[in-house]
Amino acid sequence: MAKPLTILALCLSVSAAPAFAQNRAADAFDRMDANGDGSVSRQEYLNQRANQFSRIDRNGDGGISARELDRVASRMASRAPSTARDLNGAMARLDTNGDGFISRREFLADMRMFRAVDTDDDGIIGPAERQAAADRLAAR
Ligand SMILES: [Ca+2]
Ligand SMILES: [Ca+2]
Ligand SMILES: [Ca+2]
Repeated sequence: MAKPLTILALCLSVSAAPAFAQNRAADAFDRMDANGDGSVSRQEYLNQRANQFSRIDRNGDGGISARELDRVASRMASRAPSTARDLNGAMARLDTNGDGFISRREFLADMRMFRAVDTDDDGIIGPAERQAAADRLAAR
């Protein structure tokens, strides 16, 4: 992104934070919607989660340690405080066998966010559900 645009985005985020959050949510959905049909399937969501896992697992040992999680959370703190807060609770929530690491399997088992958005529970986040989620995000 060109610099003037970045600065503009920062200015806008101060005066129009909800709209900014809404755009970010829309971006996130666009990235997940790999085949571009306007909906996010369970599989597309899982693919996105798998990518996310690889990014967080910096040393590539197949597990997310508290330290790796902290690093991501502190990087997100200014940009996406709600995501950072979510990450802080992730170890307690996702490490289901309690070994101090979040394995890929444990990470992918977390469908909480998908279920929260897929309100009619058909396994697909359609355009209306996606809009509703963006609105909710903007309102909080
Ligand atoms: Ca690791
Ligand atoms: Ca574990
Ligand atoms: Ca749905």
